[in-house]
Amino acid sequence: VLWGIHKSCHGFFPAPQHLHCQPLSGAKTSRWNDYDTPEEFNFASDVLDYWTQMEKEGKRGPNPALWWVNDQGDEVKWSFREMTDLTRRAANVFTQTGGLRQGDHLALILPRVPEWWLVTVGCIRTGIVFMPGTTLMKARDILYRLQVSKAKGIITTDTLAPEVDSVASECPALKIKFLVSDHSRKGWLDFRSLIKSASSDHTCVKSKTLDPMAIFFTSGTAGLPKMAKHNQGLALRSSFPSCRKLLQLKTSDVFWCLSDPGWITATLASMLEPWTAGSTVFVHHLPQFDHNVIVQTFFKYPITQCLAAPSVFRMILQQDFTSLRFPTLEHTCAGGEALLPEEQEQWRRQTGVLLYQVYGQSETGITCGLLRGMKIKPGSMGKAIPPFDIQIIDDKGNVLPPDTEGNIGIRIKPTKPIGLFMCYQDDPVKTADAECGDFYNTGDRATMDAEGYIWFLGRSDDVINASGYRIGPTEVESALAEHPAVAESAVVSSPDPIRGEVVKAFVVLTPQFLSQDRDQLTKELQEHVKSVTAPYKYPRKVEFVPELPKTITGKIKRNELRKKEFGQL
Ligand code: BCO
Repeated sequence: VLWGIHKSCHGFFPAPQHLHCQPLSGAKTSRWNDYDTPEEFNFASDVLDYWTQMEKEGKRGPNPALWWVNDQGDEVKWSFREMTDLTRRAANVFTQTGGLRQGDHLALILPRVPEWWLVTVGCIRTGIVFMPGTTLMKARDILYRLQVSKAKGIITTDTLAPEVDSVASECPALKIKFLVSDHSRKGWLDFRSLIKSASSDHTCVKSKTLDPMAIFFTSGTAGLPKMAKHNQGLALRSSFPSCRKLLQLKTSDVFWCLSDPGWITATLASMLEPWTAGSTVFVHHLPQFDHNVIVQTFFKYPITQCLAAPSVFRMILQQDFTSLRFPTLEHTCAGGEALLPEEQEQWRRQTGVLLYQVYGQSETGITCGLLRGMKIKPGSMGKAIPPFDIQIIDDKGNVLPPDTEGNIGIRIKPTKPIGLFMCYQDDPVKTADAECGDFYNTGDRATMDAEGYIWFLGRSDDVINASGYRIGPTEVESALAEHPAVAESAVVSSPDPIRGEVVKAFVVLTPQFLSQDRDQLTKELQEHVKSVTAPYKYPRKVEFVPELPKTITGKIKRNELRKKEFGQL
């Protein structure tokens, strides 16, 4: 049970020690303009502590900053004042007990537990670079991340601790392991006890806006996931007036983002966006997706706004609920994959609430969107949100005329906008490859009309977007290659009515497996992939073929297979 004996955790921690609030320099979270780059910025001191101060002065209502619930009736409600106190303790745990320093990398692999918010803000206070990852990862995924990032620390739960221990000896940079659990484990520091005993006297690092803040792993066509590194500007951008127009959050809003904490969407929409506005972040622990729990939660709690992947809305709409008229819900947003116009309309009909679309990537954060109240053009994901200047470009970086298909480009010259990733960590070649003339090339295809509305069309490469997950084909192919039945495979995207796209594997069998039952083999291969890598990547479709289409140089023509799946050949 989370928090062990602490059933209702509001105020369970010792009363906040003297807060030692740093001067807020007369701060108002809206003091920056869309194109400002202040020398220094830190989300913890400039935003979170600002709202703490507002609470102390009685200038913010009684809503908690964080409202966490689970299915067992446990509940955590922390005010901004408590968040300041607890995240200062977390900062001290990392630096004083853990020996971590500004610029060190910390792998953060936690489910939706309240500590996730303490860790992220604790890192921001110290300048430690946090690297979120989904708890669906297996040992090999974790090994890769720890090795490639040279992470000095990791924080996870007792479910994943054994997986970490099984690979830790191969990670020479890893010095410290924190466990979030009610039980102790040899070789791991107990984060929950440390937080309780730590001092809340901490001075936030004076971070530069361009100092690194977080790394998000993101899949590409070839090889293993890349590390998209973001600076404090990712958080600063949430304060820009144009970004505030997207959701128009108020301090009285209760905002629920359903994304797994491993993705950038959660950092943005379960932390930066709502807290910049002084709103309540609502979290349901939700260990596994369950549409019934989601619908019940909308009825039970005063949630006013919500952001989730289109698949979530689609899966709810496909059930036969007697009513979807949620009492407090005012505004909903979908992001992470394409949303169909008929889904937008169906959601509006059944809930009475409009469903807006946003678009972004791990490299970019939220890039464009339908701002709240803006005219909806069905199927469009809205307009560019300044300071991003989005254009549809060709492969040389030339801007294309309206209504012409091309790549979504974000202008980076002469000035790279605040909020765009810094680089792929330790990979100047891939970083340079993503540049195209004056633009960062997202690799996503779209059209833009004369009014600046953008329509998503798909990927320009082999990356698969299944229910909002970005999946690299080689990650699945290398998992399949480990099974003795697989001589070779090609993994591509395939259309699906619920998930938009799913992973499909074309498999050439080794001779000794040719006579085996194909249904049985399909299940075996699926279970195999689920067991060696994060299960969301497993091929939901498998087709056995005698050979794969190849170029004259022997390269597999994934493009051809994908086009066949989408009926384009
Ligand atoms: O289909 P199966 O049942 O055979 O297997 C599923 C799950 O059951 C299984 N699984 C999930 N959680 C597990 C687990 N197994 C063990 N332990 C767990 N804790 O894994 C298989 C794959 O799961 P899934 O997540 O694809 O499917 P599921 O559970 O039906 O969930 C549906 C969605 C819609 C909730 C899920 O696909 C989802 O969360 N999608 C959104 C992803 C997302 O947030 N993307 C945003 C990326 S960041 C971005 O786009 C930038 C935007 C600014």
